[in-house]
Amino acid sequence: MTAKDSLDFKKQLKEQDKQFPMLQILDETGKVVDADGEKQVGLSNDELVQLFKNMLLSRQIDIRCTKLAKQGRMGFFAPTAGQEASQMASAFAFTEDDWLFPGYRDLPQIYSKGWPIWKGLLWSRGHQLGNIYTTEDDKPVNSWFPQIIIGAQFVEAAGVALGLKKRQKDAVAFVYTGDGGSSQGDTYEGINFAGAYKAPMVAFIQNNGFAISTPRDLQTAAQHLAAKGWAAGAPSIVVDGNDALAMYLASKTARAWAVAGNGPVVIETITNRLEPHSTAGDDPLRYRTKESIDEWWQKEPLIRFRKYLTDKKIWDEAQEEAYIAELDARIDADIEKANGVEKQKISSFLKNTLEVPGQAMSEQIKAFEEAGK
Ligand SMILES: Cc1ncc(C[n+]2csc(CCOP(=O)(O)OP(=O)(O)O)c2C)c(N)n1
Repeated sequence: MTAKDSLDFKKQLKEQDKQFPMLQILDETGKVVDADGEKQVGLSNDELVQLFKNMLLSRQIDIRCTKLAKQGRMGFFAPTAGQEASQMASAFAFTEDDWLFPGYRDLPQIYSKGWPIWKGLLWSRGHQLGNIYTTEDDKPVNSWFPQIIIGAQFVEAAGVALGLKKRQKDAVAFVYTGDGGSSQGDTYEGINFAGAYKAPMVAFIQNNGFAISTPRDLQTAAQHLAAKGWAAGAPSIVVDGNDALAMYLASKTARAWAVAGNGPVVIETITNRLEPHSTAGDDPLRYRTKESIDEWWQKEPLIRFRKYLTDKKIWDEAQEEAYIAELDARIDADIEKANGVEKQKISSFLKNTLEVPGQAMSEQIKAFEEAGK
């Protein structure tokens, strides 16, 4: 390489941009644009329908939790509408032995591993029982808690991935953050560590356009968030995060690569947050236009996947109506269950914090217990 080529910075930036074509199998209208990709997906009709049901579950929980929040009956809630393919179709590619590391917006992926909705409701209210990751019949759910500290879950995931490798488990750690999270040091440190130790980790950067009010373009000058994985030697790709088939195929392929001992993969998903950052009072119209929100609603993932399944004649309107009624009844029962759980005492919260409490905490526990709190 000559000095002329090496020092052509403009050319280098152009070349970088070309390295990350977006993987898409289903376009916005539900038309297959990559027939070979569709073949590689390899899901049976029943599995395709199950995946759509998982996406509907996520949407329905989102609708109900937003209502609960407006009634003051929810704790912290980060809406997920628009991200159903990015979240549920990726999670669909992992096994129950794989370890999930969610961010605060990624509760749907934990539900897809069998975590009951009522526990998620308690988590949102800060109740300690909402931090117990087991199924209704007490089987372990391999998930960490939804991380609030942005990026921290990447360091945890890298550590667990290394542990899985050392124990020769047929399992990976899969971890999620957002476009904002991709600027956090921990995110890169986790990917880099997994790369250096060839630890089986699949990292998702859900580029949903905004980090609260900070738009993607102000987040970083990097042309693609996936490029951050390259610095760690990880295969890194950009996927249409609103296309369930592309998300599933990319995740399945990344999992196979990681579990075979090749190290981590980074997947940037192009999606959009259609609702406020959280239900705590964020008003998106202060930092984005109504037109841009409307535009993304046209591209949301349920529309195109529904069309695909309907064209295949394996899903119809009546089935969807019945399934949503079923989901609503299930969510009603879970809301009842969460409401019926005994109010959290300060003493029980403290008792649950450390396995062996120190002197100061022991004194606090005693004092609160004596006060009946
Ligand atoms: C280390 C850290 N810094 C700042 C915050 C405050 N904070 C909460 S959410 C958020 C934006 C994150 O945006 P992004 O990663 O794009 O995820 P999204 O909310 O869009 O899913 C920030 C800055 C935090 N939780 N943790």
